[in-house]
Amino acid sequence: MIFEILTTFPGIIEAVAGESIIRRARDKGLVEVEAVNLRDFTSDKHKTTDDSPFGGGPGMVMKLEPVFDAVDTLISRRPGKVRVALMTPQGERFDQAKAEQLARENHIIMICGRYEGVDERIRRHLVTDEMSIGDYVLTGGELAAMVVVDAVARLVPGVLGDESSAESESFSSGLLEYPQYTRPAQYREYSVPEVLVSGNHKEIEKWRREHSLRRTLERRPDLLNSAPLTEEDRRTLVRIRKEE
Ligand code: 6GU
Repeated sequence: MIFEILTTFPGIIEAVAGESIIRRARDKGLVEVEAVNLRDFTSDKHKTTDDSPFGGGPGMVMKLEPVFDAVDTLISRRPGKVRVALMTPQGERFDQAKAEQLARENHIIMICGRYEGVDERIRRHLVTDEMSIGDYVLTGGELAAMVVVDAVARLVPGVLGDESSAESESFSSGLLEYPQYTRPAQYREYSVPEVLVSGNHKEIEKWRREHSLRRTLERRPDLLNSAPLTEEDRRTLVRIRKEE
């Protein structure tokens, strides 16, 4: 899985991709994360990547030639299927389903917008996906790109040590994760739920499912509309709702 990230701030990309699980995945050759400096694709003395908008008005717009030239170069270096994503707060909201879709790709180029926007011809004629990570405004697309890289890379087989952990967690089941505990079973006056230390695996599974449902109902009831629920889950939810 190859991520190439077009940016005027390659240091942000390197700082994030040089740590922890993404670093290990890179070292193992499972993912490639390359920051590509947009200034390397400029031809003027000042390596200009932005300019004032036609028609006037405040702010600067990301110029199109360096972006087109960079993307053309990257595509010709690695022929084959490619997604070209523009990171922008105007994009489609990134979520776990999108992460799963992107994890099936081999080559993703990400363009980090800076300034007040990018020349519209980049969106119209170069980009296959426009992505936002949420309803707030960042100073640039770099951190958003790394959020996407992180969420997608951890779905690539072998990136997480334990293959089951990507499956049982929040969102892939459509529910929030159940509460977790580890040793010691008693700390100050805080103890671990009895059932979890009972060794009764069937009861533990039941407890976990119920607490996933409780947590989802409390914090993200919207998720219950699309989560796959069994008849027993529905009975559990009815029971929990009666508790109030
Ligand atoms: Cl992708 N870019 C910027 N600048 N702000 C954002 C974003 C992206 N996603 C959420 N806010």
